[in-house]
Amino acid sequence: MAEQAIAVSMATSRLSPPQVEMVLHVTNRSKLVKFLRRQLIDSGRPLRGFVLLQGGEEQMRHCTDHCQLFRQESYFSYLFGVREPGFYGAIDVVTGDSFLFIPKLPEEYAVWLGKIKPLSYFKETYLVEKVFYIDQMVEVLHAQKQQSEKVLLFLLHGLNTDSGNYSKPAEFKGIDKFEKDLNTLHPIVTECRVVKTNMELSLIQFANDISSEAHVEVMRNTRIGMKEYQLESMFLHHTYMYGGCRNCSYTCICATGDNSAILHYGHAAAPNDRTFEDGDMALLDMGAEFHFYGSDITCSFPVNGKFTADQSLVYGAVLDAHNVVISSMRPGVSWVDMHKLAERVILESLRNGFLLFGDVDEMMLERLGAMFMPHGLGHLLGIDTHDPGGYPKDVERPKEFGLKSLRTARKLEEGMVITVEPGCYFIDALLVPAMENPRTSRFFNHELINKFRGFGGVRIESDLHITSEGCMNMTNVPREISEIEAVMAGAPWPIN
Ligand SMILES: [Mn+2]
Repeated sequence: MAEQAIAVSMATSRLSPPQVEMVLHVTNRSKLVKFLRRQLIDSGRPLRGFVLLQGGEEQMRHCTDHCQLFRQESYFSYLFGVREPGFYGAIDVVTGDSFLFIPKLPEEYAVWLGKIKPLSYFKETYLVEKVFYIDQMVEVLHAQKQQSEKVLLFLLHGLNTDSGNYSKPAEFKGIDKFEKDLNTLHPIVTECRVVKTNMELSLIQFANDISSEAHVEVMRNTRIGMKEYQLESMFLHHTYMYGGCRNCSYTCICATGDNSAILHYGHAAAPNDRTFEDGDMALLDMGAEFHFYGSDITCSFPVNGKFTADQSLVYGAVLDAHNVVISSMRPGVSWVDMHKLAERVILESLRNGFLLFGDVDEMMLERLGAMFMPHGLGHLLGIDTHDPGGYPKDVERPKEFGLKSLRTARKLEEGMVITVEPGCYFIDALLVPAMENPRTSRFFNHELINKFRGFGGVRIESDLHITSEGCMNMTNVPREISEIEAVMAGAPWPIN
C-alpha cells in the first residue's frame, strides 16, 4: 500500500522580490578600475589596456540536447550582472568605459527561444557604454592601439582556494594579436569581492530574509513520518514562490538522525530520502540565491518539536559557541581565534555534560575540538557560497587538524559577510580512533560517548555582516530552545 501523504498548510509571505538595480554592477566595475589603476601606478606601470572576461557557457546534459539551466560565472556576474550565456565583457582601464560583446544568434533562435534582442537592449539593461557582436571584438579592442605596441589585456587567471580549481582566462580567435597579463587582475577583483557595497548587502539581506522565513515555515510544518526531501521541497517552494529565487546557493542538506553527522549529505548518492522518526534531530542547511547573491543558513531541531535532555546538551553547546563568537566579532579580530573560541566553548559544554573529562586547555593542545567539529567555523559569503578571497598571498592556511579546514584565516574587516556555523557531530570515523589513541583516550567518557554514537550532529549557521563596531546578524530564525519549541507548536515568528 502507498504511504499516506502528510498534509501541510504553508503560510504565504510578507516579502516580495526587490527591484534589481544594475547600477550595483556599475559600482563594482568602478571599484575594480580604481584598485587596478592604483596598483599599476604604485608599481610604475603605465595606464593602458582592457580588463577582459569571458562569461559562462551553457552546458548540455551529457550527450543529449537537454540544456541545463544556465547560471552565470561568478566573476562575470560580479562585474556585469549578465544573465545570458556566451558573452564577453571588457573595461577600458584608461577611460573606465565598459563593453559587452554578445553572440550573434541564428534566425532559428527566434522560432524556438524567443525574439532576438537588439544591441541597444543589452546596453540599456546592463548599463554599459557600448555593445558589439563577438565577431567585432578584436577590431573594437584594437582601436586603442598606439604605434607598434600591442593592446594589453588583463585576463582572469587565479586559484580558487576552496575548490583548488583555476578560473578560465578569456579565449577567442585573434587573442595572439594582444599582449596578455595573467597575474594582475585576479587578486585585485577577488579582493574587491571580499568587502561588500551597500547594494550587495541589500541583496544578501533579501536572500537571508526569504530563506529565514522559509526555514521557519519548514520548522513549523515538520511532522514525524515525513521524508527529508519534503522539508527540502517546502523550502524551495517558499523561496521561489515568494522570493522569485530560482536557484539555491548550494544543494540543500536535509539530514535527520545519524545522517546529520554527514557533513555534505544531500548529494545525488544520499538524496535527502530518509523517512524520519520520533526522537530524531534534523539538521537543515539551506539557502536561496537572489540575483547571484546568496545566503547560507542552518537550523537544527528535534523533528517532534521537543528537545530531550541529550539534545539540549549538544544543541546548547553549539548555540553557546555561535553566540559567544558573534558577540566577539568586530574588525581586526582573527578568524582562527574565533574558530578556537568556538572549539573551547563546545569542549567546556561537553565537559560540563560529563561527555569529556579533564582540562580544556590540554584538550585544545590535543586538537580535541576538531574531533567534534572537523570543519571550519565559517566562510566568506556573497556571489559564491564559499566566496573567494579567503587566502590572499599574505595569509597562510593553518596546518593543524580542524584549523586547516578553515576557508579563511584572515582578520575580519568592515563590509565582509561571513558565516558563523559551529557544529558538534558524533562521527565514528573520528571518535573511535581518538578514543583508542593513548594521547586522547583519557579525555573521553567512553560509556556516555558510546550512548551518543548514532545521535548525528547539530550545526547552527547564521550570516554576519561585519560593521565598524562589531557585526550584524542578517539571519533571523528561532535559535533559543524555547523559541524553537514555541514556533514548532504554532507560535508566530518573531514571537510577540
Ligand atoms: Mn556555510
